[in-house]
Amino acid sequence: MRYDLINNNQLLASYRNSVTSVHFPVGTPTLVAAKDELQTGLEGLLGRKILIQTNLSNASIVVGTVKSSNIIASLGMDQQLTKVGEEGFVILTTKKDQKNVIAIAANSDVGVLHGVFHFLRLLQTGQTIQNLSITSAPKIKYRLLDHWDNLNRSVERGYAGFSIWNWHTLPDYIDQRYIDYARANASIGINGAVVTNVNANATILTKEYLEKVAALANVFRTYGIKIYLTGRFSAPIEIGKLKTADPLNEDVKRWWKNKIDEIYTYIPDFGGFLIKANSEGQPGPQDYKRSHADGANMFAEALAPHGGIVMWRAFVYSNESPEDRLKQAYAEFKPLDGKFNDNVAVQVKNGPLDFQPREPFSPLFGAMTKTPLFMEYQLTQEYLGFSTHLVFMAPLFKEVLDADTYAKGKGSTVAQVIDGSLYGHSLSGMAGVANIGNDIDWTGHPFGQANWYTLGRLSWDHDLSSAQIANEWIRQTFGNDKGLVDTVAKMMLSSREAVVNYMTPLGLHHIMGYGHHYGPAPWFDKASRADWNPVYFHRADSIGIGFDRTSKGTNYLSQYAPELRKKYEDISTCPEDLLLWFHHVSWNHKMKSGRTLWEELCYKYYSGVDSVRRMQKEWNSLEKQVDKQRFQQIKMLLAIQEKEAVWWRNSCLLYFQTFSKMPIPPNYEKPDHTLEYYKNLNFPFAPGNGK
Ligand code: GCV
Repeated sequence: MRYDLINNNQLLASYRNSVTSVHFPVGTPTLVAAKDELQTGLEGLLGRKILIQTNLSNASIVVGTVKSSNIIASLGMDQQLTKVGEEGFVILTTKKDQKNVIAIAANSDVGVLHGVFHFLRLLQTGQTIQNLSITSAPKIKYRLLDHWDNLNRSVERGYAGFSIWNWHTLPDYIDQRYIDYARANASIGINGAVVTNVNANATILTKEYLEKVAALANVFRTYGIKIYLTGRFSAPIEIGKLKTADPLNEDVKRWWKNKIDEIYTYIPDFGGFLIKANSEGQPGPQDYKRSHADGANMFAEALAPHGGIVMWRAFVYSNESPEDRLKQAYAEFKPLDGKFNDNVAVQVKNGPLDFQPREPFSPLFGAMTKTPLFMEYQLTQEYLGFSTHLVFMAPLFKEVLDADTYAKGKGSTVAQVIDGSLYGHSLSGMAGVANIGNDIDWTGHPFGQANWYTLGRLSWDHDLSSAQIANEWIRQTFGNDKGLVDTVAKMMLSSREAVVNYMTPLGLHHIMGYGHHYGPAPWFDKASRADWNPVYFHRADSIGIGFDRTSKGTNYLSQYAPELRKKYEDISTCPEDLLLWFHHVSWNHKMKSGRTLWEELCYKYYSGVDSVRRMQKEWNSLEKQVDKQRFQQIKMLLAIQEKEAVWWRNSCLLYFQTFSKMPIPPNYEKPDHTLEYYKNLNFPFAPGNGK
């Protein structure tokens, strides 16, 4: 939404030719917002005043719905409009009175807004606007940001400042940021925001706070965004003065029904609840020997008359130390398939563990046929270097979406599960744990915005490739110069594999610092639970390294389809990028490259650092093409990333070497500190632990 003047003169002249005046119907706040956006956008991009009026019969662009605009109604676009549903849009070059016009049309005002943003994107990314014939509708219905924001404005796993929700000054003070947040989301099709942390606080459900939530909802509504809250399961006790929160207890049910009815008096289009229950100490139905389905259905019944939904999280693991934590979500939820009400979706993290640089897809995606499953990604980089590392996540998201579950035979991708098409579910959803805070650039790292952008674009259309998304984002963020676009795209598209390599190559996982997850700590073994210790996950010993999850180990593999089981069970067919996720592998094991496992581990860690150094060089080559402030900011962040990548590499290899007893090959640069030095590093104030 920078809307900088187009600097390609030829293109500018041709756009100016095609865009002279705009017919825009009067109407709802959403249409007004769309009109204002179009005006701001066009005037910025084209560098001239644009006439936008209701009764321009000879405008070069006509916008609206059949209902709001006689001109749109007269253009005979019914056939295209039937394809785009409630939120999609049509952009068409057509004839009016023998003259070419561009029509931006939709079935709803929000669809018009989405169409306007898309049209602006065409201009910002330097595409032709001749002979347009675009029909676009979202593939996924619920496209959400989940904020882990606390009421005191700390953000759990947030690395971009404090929460943007200023609960203290709400509802009377409407910060311009709320409006810009809604504009940014609408520009990429996000249509829901869960504004509170899943580690929930019941206070949000009190009258005083609901008034504040309603004020935010009023801002969002104009932009087609619904508000959702997180539900503290024990709220009936904490703020309702009941003795129990048992979901089958009639008083408890009544309490939630009344509370939910009350919410709808403040927010008539309230979206519903996201709930974390019986996980990491949060209260839930199992406290009363009830199932997750009992808990979810209690909320669902109360929400159903209002059209609200429940997103029940599958991120659960018991308080007792488990045999293999990764097996638990499946064990809990698979037996409940078919037991959830129609307005319940189970929200599943992309992988079975916890947003690691690389995980296989969660086996639940291939296991629940009767329950709509929503995808949960994490935009905030809890395990990916916080907001100081440049990591473009589209390749991570796509890797999961494109994965084949084999649930209904070959070609049953995760994307088809979550867009509802594989089993014909009408509920479908994709959420990203937000990386937004009150930092001036919203995400701490300017490239963090690319991940927010990706969530929106992929949830609208999961067929977009990572390269397409990067290309769009770069053009709108830095400009359309081909050399610049290519260089930044190279950096972005290699950045995910880089972080995998310098943190957790070959399927290693969860070897980050304890609690705050900052930096490496593969040696850590002091946590109260076995599965909070990195040593639990990498299992390095004198023989080798890795977690045996095959039939000879924990048999976690049994939760996948037979085709996948077979492939991963056999060390010779198991993809090497997940080798240590599934196997305990001897240090001398011969890898496909001809190197031993130990040599390969060294190679990967060193190549991760090399990739960051390459990114630095690439960025430095752009000094003249990027404004000074952003150039310097990103240069400094890349320097931190390089320093931390070296820290990861050195400390992990020195530590694993104590087991392998093998040398780091002599052609590699030597670690500049001892293992003891790394072990003694301490970060009492690492960010993101906000409570
Ligand atoms: C909101 C991980 C994070 C927690 C987070 C949890 C979850 O364990 O470290 O901070 O809690 O995931 O997704 O619920």
